[in-house]
Amino acid sequence: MPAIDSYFITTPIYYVNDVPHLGHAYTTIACDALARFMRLDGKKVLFLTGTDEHGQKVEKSAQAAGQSPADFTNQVSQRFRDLTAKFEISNDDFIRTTEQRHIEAAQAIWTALVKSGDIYLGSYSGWYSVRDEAFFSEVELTDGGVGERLAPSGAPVEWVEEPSYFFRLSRWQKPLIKFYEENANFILPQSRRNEVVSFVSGGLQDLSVSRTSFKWGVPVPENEDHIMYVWLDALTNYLTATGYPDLKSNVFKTFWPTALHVVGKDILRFHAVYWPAFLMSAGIVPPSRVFAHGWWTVEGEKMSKSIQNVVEPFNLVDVFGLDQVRYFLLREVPFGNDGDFSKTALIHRINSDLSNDLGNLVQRVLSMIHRNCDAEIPVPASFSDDDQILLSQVDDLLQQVRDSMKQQACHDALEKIWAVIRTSNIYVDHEAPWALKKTDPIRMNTVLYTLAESLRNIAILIQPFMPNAGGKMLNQLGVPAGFRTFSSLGANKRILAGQAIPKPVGVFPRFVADEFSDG
Ligand code: ME8
Repeated sequence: MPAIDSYFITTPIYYVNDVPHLGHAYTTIACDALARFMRLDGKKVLFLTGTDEHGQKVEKSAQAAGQSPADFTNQVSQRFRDLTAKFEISNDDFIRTTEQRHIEAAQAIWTALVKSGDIYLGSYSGWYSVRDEAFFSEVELTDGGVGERLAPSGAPVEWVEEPSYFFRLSRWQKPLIKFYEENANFILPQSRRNEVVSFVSGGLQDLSVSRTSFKWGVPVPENEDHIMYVWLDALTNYLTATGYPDLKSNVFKTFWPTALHVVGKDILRFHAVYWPAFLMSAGIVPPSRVFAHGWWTVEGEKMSKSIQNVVEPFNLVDVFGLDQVRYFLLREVPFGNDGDFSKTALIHRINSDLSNDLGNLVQRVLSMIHRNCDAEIPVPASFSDDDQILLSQVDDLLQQVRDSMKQQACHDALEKIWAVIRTSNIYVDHEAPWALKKTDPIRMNTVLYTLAESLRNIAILIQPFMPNAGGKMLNQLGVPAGFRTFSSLGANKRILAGQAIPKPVGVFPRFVADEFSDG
């Protein structure tokens, strides 16, 4: 049994047919915030991301680039690794499906499915979309004109006829429904769960799980003319990283089945239907949760190479700053909903939430302490009712944010932190510590101490979302490195009076919208 304090979180492994864009950065940032939060909360975390390198789509992209699939995948996979570095992602492992450890795991799960009697040889004839790497039935298709048939994603389909192994998915319909019933939060958000349950209730057809018409994949163990269907190969990555097929490995015992798979809504069916069916068939307990987030459009349009509106994440960080981009993506849209990206909205968030609400508060409080309290956190006298109201809101914050993060509600967690920031701003205006300097310096000390304590809590709690800003604020408050986790929060662990603080510097610069209005 995994320890209750272990937390395994995964991003999808991204196809290396193309370089990373904002959508990939989004999922990875959200997982990073969740992973960092859980680590600061004392959990043992395994955070996994990586690249999905096999299949027809990648093979075709390599051909188009005039490279061997191996050279091509090395190159593009590196771009995804670079993305994790650029966004300061704290992943513990980066998996590539072309690695030997993964090929062994994928073949082992195949063998387990064979043993359970769920694999049989037949022949597939039907529609296949290379872009989705998925099979479709006639009723799911629409007419794209000039004889072209389109999958629901808008991708063209081609007719495929070849020998194929099948997985008896039909046999798992009832066990899946039972599993969803017994695990009400296996699929979140709830609306997505309902979609999946109704899809499975409608009946499941056996799934073609091998291909013979190309070679770029994991060979089927007993018949090397076939390669494994790229989704069966890819989904297994989550097990590979735990040491599978070694069920006695420490990582497997610690982290399986605690896995939380965070995915975009486009690939929910693979994760919430096929994956638990494969696992149940292989005698492995399914993961604890699949969370499907929404889709980003850009200025109201689908992100697409053909209309050249793809948002390039590296450049975005160079122009606006890492913490700013991370904050915007996690705060702008409730996690699970669709969102629209625009530079105007990004600049608005930076200026209003970061520069005005938080940045000004930090700057005002720290400058007053630096100037009026000999650059030391002042010693408080007795706390007034107003002080205690703010402090009790501050003390409740960790539990509130924790409740949100348990539901993957990053936007909600940030909203709760910002409620304390807003209360602190109202408090500082109301108490006017600048005016107390002459009239009542003892009271001024208590007010500034109360504000410093509020800032300490805010800084510790924003670290998962904005690691740099959180760290900078804590440096400026003089909080030592060993006192920055959630175990340092609580009414009986206040900020240390007498602690020296450096000369404050601004944390969040403002942006002038006009300079960035060219899209
Ligand atoms: O599907 N908005 O890889 P992929 C939000 N290899 N998220 C987006 C997005 C957008 N516009 N565009 C992409 C695959 N994403 C498979 C996964 S897992 C075993 C195999 C994100 O490169 C979102 O997380 O097509 C989506 O699910 C994922 O990128 C798709 O990445």
